[in-house]
Amino acid sequence: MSKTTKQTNIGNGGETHQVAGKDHETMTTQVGMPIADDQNSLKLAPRGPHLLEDQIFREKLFHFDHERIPERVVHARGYGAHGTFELTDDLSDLTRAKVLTEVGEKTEIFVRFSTVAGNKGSPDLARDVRGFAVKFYTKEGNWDLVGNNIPVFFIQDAIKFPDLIHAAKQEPDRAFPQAQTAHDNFWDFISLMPEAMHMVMWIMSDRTIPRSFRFMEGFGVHTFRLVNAAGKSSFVKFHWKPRLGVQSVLWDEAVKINGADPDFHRRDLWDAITAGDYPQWDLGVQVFDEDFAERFPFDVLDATKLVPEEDVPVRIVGTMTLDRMVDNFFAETEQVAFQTGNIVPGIDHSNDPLLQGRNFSYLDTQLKRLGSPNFNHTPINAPKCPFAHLQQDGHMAMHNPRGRANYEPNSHGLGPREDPERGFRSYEVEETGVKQRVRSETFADHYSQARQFYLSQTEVEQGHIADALIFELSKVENPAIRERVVSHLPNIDGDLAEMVADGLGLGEMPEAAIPAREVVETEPSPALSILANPPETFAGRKLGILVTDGIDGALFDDLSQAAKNAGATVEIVAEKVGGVTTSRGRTIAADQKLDGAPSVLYDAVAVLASAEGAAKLARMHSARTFLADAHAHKKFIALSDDAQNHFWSAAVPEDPDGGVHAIDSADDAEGFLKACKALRFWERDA
Ligand code: HDE
Repeated sequence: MSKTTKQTNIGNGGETHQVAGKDHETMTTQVGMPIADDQNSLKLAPRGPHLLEDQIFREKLFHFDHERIPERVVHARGYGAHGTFELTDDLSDLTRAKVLTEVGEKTEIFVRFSTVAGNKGSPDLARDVRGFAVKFYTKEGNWDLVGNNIPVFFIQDAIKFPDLIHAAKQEPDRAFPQAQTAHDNFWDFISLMPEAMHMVMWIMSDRTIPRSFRFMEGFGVHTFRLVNAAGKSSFVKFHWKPRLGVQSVLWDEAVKINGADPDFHRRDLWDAITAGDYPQWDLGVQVFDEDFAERFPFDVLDATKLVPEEDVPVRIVGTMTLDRMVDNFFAETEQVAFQTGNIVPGIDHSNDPLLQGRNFSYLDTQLKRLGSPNFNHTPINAPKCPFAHLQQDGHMAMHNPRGRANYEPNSHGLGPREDPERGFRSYEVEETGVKQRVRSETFADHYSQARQFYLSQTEVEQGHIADALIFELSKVENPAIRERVVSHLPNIDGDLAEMVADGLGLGEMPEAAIPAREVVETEPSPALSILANPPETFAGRKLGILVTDGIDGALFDDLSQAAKNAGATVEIVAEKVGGVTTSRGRTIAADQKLDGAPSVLYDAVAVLASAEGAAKLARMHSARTFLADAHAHKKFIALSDDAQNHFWSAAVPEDPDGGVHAIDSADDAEGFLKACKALRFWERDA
């Protein structure tokens, strides 16, 4: 430790900014040499040339020059957190995996949420699938459940993945657009891949503009196997259900949030966890056997299909709690290396051709990104259970095996040995057939589940799907591509096709694409809708309160208390971040300056204003859009009397409706927060 004292000779002779007298560790080079001056490089004279012998400067710049590693080809933008998984239901009838059989056991986990298409610096609210990757550090090795927030995928065979991603990401000549699929290449590819139509319905739905990570479902997507101690196998699909409910924002909000706070999702997770408001997800399994798989009208190995929850209910077996942010983003979130190949005894892969391809790709990509076959030596990737193997050497080896025997078998009596009892055994399946490049006939139905998804949505959600298609296709320059996309829609739903054709101004409806297999009519699955399954809680949400000088401090306190009682957080917005003074002279500090905090950052808003303050707000563009946007985005709004009388009509031309609450007392405030449980006042849509 060294005492920092006032330093001289800093920069141009200015004074040190360090706090005098505080204890700090002594700064050293990487090899531990104490550093006396980290402000100035070594020169021949104050105005002379640098000297080559300056090892401190050389080491610092050398390391800086090598700070970046290749970003992920897909899922480059992501955010992670630590937590635990606690099993509540013993699955030993289905699997011998300890993580799924030891009730009450807490397994450490690390989660990384991500977007797919954007590069590392892209905004959080791009319309995109979200990655939902969970690493379980189990007693029997790491199990990575590398899923998404959508239960199906675009393609059926991994050999098409590079094409899909090339088409989705920025176009190769112009390097834009970034983090969005609203361009020719994406829709060109999609229009030529009818197998993507089910996924298209999901990505055009509100699932791809989630309110935040905390309000997303997660899915393992593929059918996996569970294998019990007796060697019996069952098929399984994994689900994560957010305790706070599933929620999304509106497209207009997403666009504006990307400008107002491109880190909206990151900040949300950081704020929640650091405030002790730990998000939780229940792990669910859908288990079925070969018989069900045979009877099911679609192939359970086809990742463009899901198994409706109404056919096979989701059994909740445990809970994941995220309770710790990383200490260092790079070391943990950037270096974490998920692999679908990481499974544990009792869990096994199926023949899903997408999963088989992924098992190859993830290991390969980690070597490229992390640069050494020893990437599992990094703390975030290392197992937390004992491990022993004879793999050695390579770049950055941290723990080479000790002793003479680095091979097996050996007669020295040294080193680890296999354990046929505890060890991983692949489920034995008899496979016969002709070696060929082929797609199974059972994968040929491309529209039935797309139709089922669309018909399972509420009218509001169906409208959003149509709007999203119209928006994206309007950005496509080539009319032939627009028409080719629309030609698939009659196979999904006639009205949807009409709406989109009309929204694009197509003169006439293009001829419908000919399905490879006739569309099967299936029952709608209400579980697929977000709005049909409202969480009925405002917990975890954020109320933005816009305040002015001269307000009633008691009403402000009542509203803040009501929000707290509802489990929500409050952010105070004012013209100046210094805050406002109430009618009784109390200062209320603001969290945000009005210009920097549009209402899209909040789930519901309140305006508490004095008569004079309200008149002032009415003259401010940022205040008017704060209210007008909240109204247009169907949010619940609370207004003090003066806000209603002197501000409302300047911002919103319509009369206040059932979603707008006049508040004047603690009871009113409680009533408003109760109404907010519905999250949006969708009736305003009508
Ligand atoms: Fe991935 N995917 N993927 N993927 N994927 C990667 O691995 C790949 C697929 C998913 O937060 C890469 O570490 C292929 C489906 C997530 O670090 C890469 C195929 C699902 C993440 C890769 C798929 C996913 C990745 C790039 C077609 C949902 C981020 C960087 C068969 C079930 C994990 C990396 C994280 C990342 C390959 C399809 C989810 C290149 C070949 C389906 C959540 O290996």
